[in-house]
Amino acid sequence: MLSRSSLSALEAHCLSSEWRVPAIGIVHLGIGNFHRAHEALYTEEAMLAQPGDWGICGVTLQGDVSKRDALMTQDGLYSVVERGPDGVRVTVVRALREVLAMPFGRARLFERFADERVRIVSLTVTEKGYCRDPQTGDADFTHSGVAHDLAHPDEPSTVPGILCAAFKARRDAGTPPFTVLSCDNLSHNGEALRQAVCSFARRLDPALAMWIETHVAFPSTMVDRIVPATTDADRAAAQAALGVRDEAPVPCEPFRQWVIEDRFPAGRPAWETAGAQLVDDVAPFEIAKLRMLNATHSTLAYLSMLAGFETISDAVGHAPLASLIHAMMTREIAPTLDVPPSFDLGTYRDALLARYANPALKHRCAQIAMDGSQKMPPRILSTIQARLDAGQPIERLALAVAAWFTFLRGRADDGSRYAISDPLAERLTNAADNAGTPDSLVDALLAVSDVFPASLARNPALREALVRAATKLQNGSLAAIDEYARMD
Ligand code: CS2
Repeated sequence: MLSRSSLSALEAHCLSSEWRVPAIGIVHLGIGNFHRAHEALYTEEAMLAQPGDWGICGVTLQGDVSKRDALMTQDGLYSVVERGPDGVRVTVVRALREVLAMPFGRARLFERFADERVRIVSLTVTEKGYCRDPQTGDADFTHSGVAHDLAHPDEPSTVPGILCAAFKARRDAGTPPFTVLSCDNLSHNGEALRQAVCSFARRLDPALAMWIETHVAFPSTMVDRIVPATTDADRAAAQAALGVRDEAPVPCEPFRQWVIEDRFPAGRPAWETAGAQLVDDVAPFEIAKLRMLNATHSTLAYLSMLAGFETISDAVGHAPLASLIHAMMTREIAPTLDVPPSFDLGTYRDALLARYANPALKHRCAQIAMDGSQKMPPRILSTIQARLDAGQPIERLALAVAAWFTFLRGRADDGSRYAISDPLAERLTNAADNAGTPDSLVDALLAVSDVFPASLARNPALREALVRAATKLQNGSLAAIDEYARMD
């Protein structure tokens, strides 16, 4: 079993044999695979280049005690299994010092929050973890967790509730605040989190809201690495390389990127020594990544769920689907982006297609297809809005949205069934199930105002393009893919 005592025999699999165990300086909310293959690795490399106390305390907000136990039994150690087209590289990560499962670890978590050495609280809690009202961007006060946290501020369970309670403890103790670093795929993620937290604080304690607004930095970031869910094959690969068992390895692609707005009043690890780009404005990078990568990922996922391709590499292995995605990026998405001159969108597009084709990664389309109600607005609807505003065609983007609508029926082209995992699942699947024709499917889903702002829902060009695409999909997704791939 992987543990501190087995480490000395594993030097070849560590980034360096030099290692001083750091004190905890980062609390990370959402200790899923993504963080462990991304920020944790950057942080370990940064500490090797420039020693500092940036050990990580990871928190599972879902109370996943089996994950906590698996990692804590291994003293927080785990391996990253990098799967490239040319083979596998296994690296043991040591930056994670502690794992807590909420609500059981709440007292311990608040000890960490009170500790002045904790200078960053970072998050990967997925889009729905922010509990935002999609229309206003404030905390969603109709959300049961948010309502609970307002009534019981000392027993918080949501991100706005937890962060406000932590800031209250710091303010009351006269301790300077930590910086909050959102690492989720939301546009303007720092600002989005700041608004959710401050709106919650205003309801709870207006003076606390003022304190947060005045003293706390919420820098934005663009994070990128494709990190699938762990499988037994990853456990076997880790064991074969290490000679010991790792119950919690993380598979990922070789590529990684991190662009960070450099606003950390309480200090930060020297992430730039690990290749992170520290910039003044993340927005162009963040929007390009959401609209190019995440949008095409979602498009591939929904079309594949209908057509029966299991993984992203299977999907782009189908030539018409690869050409459709290529054209979608070239013709419909890239022209909406405003990036620095050094950012070549053609090169970026080609690199994405090469990453998708990585046959070793086995990134399941079903994983990406989850939570469409949260993912569609920043990934695809924002591009549609920009193009409609400019009077430009949106045929391929509309096919992506129509594929999501059709997917919500829970049935692939061959009749096989799958479950819909989405915070709005009930509303979405009811709407999709009750609609017999492409027109009624489109109308029922455009009426979901948490996803479609009124300006989009009422746009006739969008409705027509969606009905056209939904009609084609009804006759089989492969034929629709073929037709849209050949479109001018
Ligand atoms: C994916 C992302 O699951 C998804 O929705 O699109 O997790 C994607 O793999 C990452 O953002 C890549 O950086």
